[in-house]
Amino acid sequence: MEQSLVLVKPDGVQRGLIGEVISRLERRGLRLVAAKFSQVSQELAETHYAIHQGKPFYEGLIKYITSAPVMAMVWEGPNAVAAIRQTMGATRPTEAAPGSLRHDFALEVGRNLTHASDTVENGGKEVALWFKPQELVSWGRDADKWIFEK
Ligand code: IDP
Ligand code: MG
Repeated sequence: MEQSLVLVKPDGVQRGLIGEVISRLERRGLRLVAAKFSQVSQELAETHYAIHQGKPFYEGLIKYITSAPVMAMVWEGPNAVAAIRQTMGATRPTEAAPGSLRHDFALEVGRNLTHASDTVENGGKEVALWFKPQELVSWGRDADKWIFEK
């Protein structure tokens, strides 16, 4: 089953939007696999955002993600990566589709509330970076057969 890391970043936590993010992913039909509320270390932040190293916004991004606790989660489902990115909306809130989280709750790219894995491959890598295998819960819901075709 396709999996994505989802972070409610410090601005989302401070603004009381953890529940809003979870609620939108739940009602989309995605299945929660793991969750932990934690303060991100400098080391984890740098590994997670290694791809952005050297970009003009990199230092600010590391400062932002380590500034206060985040809610880290793993969600799964068919097409989970694309579906979650769509629910989050485009990186720049003013380009995010109406109805998406970033459209509905954000104004600036540097305070855009959430992180979600951008490819299936990165989903696997990010889940392994943020969670130990034993922290992932493999389970089924009675409603799965009404949400997942197979
Ligand atoms: P994503 O979070 O939608 O995958 P990425 O391009 O991977 O977007 O960038 C990672 C994060 O870096 C963004 O979510 C945003 O918080 C921050 N970021 C990206 N571009 C800028 C920028 O131009 N200025 C400030 N922050 C940025
Ligand atoms: Mg990204």
